[in-house]
Amino acid sequence: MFKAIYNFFFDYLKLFSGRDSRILMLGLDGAGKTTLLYRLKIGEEISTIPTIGFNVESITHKKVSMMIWDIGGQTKIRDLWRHYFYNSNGLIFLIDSNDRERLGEVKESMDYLRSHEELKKTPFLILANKQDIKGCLSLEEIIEALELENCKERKWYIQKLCAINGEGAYEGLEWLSKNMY
Ligand code: G3D
Ligand code: MG
Repeated sequence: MFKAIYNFFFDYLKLFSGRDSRILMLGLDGAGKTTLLYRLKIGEEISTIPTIGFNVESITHKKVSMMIWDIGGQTKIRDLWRHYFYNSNGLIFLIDSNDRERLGEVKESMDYLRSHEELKKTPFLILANKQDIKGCLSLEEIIEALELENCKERKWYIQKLCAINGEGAYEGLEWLSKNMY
């Protein structure tokens, strides 16, 4: 089932773009990025590129490359991130919906990404992860906290996710496949 989602995603991207695609997957540490990758059965293909200050994980499959790293906090290494932003066709932003305390840090990271020249036209798929946890943030709360209503500069979409069982992954990836430029 998850293998199917994964293949669907990559085939779809290839079909649509007919060229190499570059996807970024970002989120604070603990948001669930690694869990999602393993759930999509792409965990075993991950290679880590050690970089001064942060580790970038990368997977490449069917001409689609995905770069994954923890964003947030350390503002002094932000200058390094921009090298990976260049030429991105789509961005996946994972949020831990159960972490209300770090919502401010999530907002700060989101604002940083939104303001970045290299990502000006990049569609954002926002995955509100850990929706299985009772009392977690709703989509409405996240939209309000991140001020997404005023996000008119690009295409964006928010989707509920439970990375542990993969629920919501298909819908999110389908949107991204169709909305990459
Ligand atoms: P990261 O790669 O973004 O840093 P991880 O995040 O994938 O390492 O996940 C961090 C923790 O969140 C892990 O728990 C993981 O099991 C948990 N997690 C990820 N997705 C979900 C989800 O959808 N629901 C719930 N309830 N937990 C989730 P541990 O305990 O290993 O730190
Ligand atoms: Mg991880």
